[in-house]
Amino acid sequence: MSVDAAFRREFGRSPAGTWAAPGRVNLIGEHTDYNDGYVLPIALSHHVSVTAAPRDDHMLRLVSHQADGRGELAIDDLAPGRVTGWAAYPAGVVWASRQRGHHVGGLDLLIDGDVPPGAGLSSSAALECATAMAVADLYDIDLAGRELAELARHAENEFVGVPCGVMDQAASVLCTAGHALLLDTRSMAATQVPFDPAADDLALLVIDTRAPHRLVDGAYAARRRSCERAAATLGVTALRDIDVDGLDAVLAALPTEELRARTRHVVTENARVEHFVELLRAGRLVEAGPVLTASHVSLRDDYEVTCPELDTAVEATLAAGALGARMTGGGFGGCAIALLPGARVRACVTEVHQAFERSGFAEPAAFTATPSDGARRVR
Ligand code: GAF
Repeated sequence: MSVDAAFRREFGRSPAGTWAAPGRVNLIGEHTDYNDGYVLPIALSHHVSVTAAPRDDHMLRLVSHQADGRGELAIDDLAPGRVTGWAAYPAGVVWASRQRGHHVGGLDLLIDGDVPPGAGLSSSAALECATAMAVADLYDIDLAGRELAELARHAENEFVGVPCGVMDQAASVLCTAGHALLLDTRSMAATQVPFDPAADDLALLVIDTRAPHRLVDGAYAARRRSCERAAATLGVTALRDIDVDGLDAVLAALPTEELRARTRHVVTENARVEHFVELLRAGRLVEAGPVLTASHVSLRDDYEVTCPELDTAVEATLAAGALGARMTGGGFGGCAIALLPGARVRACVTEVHQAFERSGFAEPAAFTATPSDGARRVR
C-alpha cells in the first residue's frame, strides 16, 4: 500500500507531504558532544519518515507503523513529562516549536521507517528531525539546518527528558552523501569531509549487537555530570578546553581516579577525531583503523560505556581482519562499527555470529553503511 493510501486509511483524508530523516553512525568522537568537542558522524540510508497534514483544531493525532501504536494529544496540554514512549518525540517537537514562539496548530502524522529502534542508530533523533521539518514546512516556519537540529535537541532534552548532546540531530539534518560530518559542537561549525571507503576497497560494517540500549538510563547523565565536575574543578568551561599535550599534569589536579579516567577519555577522543580527519583528508583511510580501536579501548576502560556484546563484536571483527573497530553512539548496548577490506565482510560477519553464539548472546544483525544525505522532503 502506498504511503498516501496508508495515511488516508488512518486519517480519512490526503496527506500534504512526506519528510524523511536518516539514522546515523558516528565514525569517531564519542561522548564529546556535551563537552563542546568534535564528532564525526555519517548519515545512514535508513530513514524515519513522517507523512503529515495540518489540522484546523489543536489536536495532534499520531500513528506509528514502526512502533505499532497511535496517540491523540491536545497540543495546548503538551508539557514536559506528560507524554511517554515514542509519541514524546514528535509531541516534543511541536511543544519546542511553540516554546520558541512559532505558531503551530494541529497535525495528523503517520510515522514509518527502517531505522531499527533501540539500536543506538538515532531512530529518535530521526523521528524528531523528520517531524520538525514537516512542522516547519506546513506552518511556514523559517527553520532549517543547525537551527532545526537545535530545536529537535531542545525537544529531546526538555520534553522527553534525555540529556543528550546535539550530535544525533545534527547528523540527521546536516550530513551529505559521500561525506562524514565534522562538527565542532561548540561553534557548531560543520565541515563535510569526503568519506568513501569503497574507493580504497574498504567497507564500514555496522553490527547491531541487539543488546538493549537505553539512553534514558542514569548512566549517560552520570557521565555527563562527571565531565561537568571535572571541568569545574579544572577551571575550564568544558573538557574541550583541555589540551592533550600535558594531559597527565592536568589529570593530577582531579580528586578521583573516576574523574581522571572520564577526562582522559574526552580529551584523547577529541585528539583522535582530529587525527582521523587528517588521515581521511590525506587519503590515508587504510591507516585509520587503529584510531578507531583506540577509541573503543578508551570507551571501554576509561569511560566504561561498553558492554560484553560490544567488546565481543569489536574483538571478533579485529580477529577476522578488520583494520579497526569500535562501539558507536551512547554505548551500554547498541551498535559497533568496523572498518575492513570489502573482501572480508562475509568472513567477519560469520566470525561475529560465532563469537556471539559461543558467548550465549542474542543473534546480532549486520549491514554495511553508505554515507547518505540528511533530512529532506521526499513528496
Ligand atoms: C548519544 C547522544 F544522544 C549523543 O548526543 C552523544 O552524546 C552520544 O550518545 C555519545 O557520543 O547518541
